[in-house]
Amino acid sequence: RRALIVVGVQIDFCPGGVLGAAGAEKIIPVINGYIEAFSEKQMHIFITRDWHPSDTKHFNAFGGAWHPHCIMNTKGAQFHPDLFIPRNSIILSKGMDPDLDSYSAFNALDINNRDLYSLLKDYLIDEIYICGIATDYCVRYSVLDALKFGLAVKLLGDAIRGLDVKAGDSEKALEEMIQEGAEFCEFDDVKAYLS
Ligand code: VGL
Ligand code: ZN
Repeated sequence: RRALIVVGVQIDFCPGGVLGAAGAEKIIPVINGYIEAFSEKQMHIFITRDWHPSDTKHFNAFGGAWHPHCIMNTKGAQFHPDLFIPRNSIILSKGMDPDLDSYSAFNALDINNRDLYSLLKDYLIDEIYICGIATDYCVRYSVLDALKFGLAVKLLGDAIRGLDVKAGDSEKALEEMIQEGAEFCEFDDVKAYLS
């Protein structure tokens, strides 16, 4: 059983945002296509967001690596307005603990404080299709966690963008994820798998 996981499609991670991933606006229509395809087949869709308190150790003022971004209940933390969010998709938030970075979607909780892995288990999902931002952070950590949990992972290569704090980070992350067992695929492959 399959599910779609969409990570980090938020204003601060798109061009114009505090940590805008180059080209992120280009993947939003592709992500919407995946969302539509999964939605049509009544398959589960999980949408995660980075959701920080203003005083987290994740931010450079408190010893972390990042300029303040995706602060809960602020504009920058909102989903990009072009992202299509079906009514019955499940939204999960991560990064609320002021002591942790929480890059992985498997650290995210839904409104009932349930974590992604326990929801996937409940729905008997054993294969995830993952896309979003950032290739070199949330996507990477989430994929590596999923593989550790024994899930099959399809990495949606036409629907991810990275931050590339260091040039080449996203490319390296991509190679690592594939090396560890994620399968790279694109929209036409997924259309074929789902048909
Ligand atoms: C992320 C940078 C800062 C991510 C979160 O989840 O990809 N990246 N905070
Ligand atoms: Zn963050």
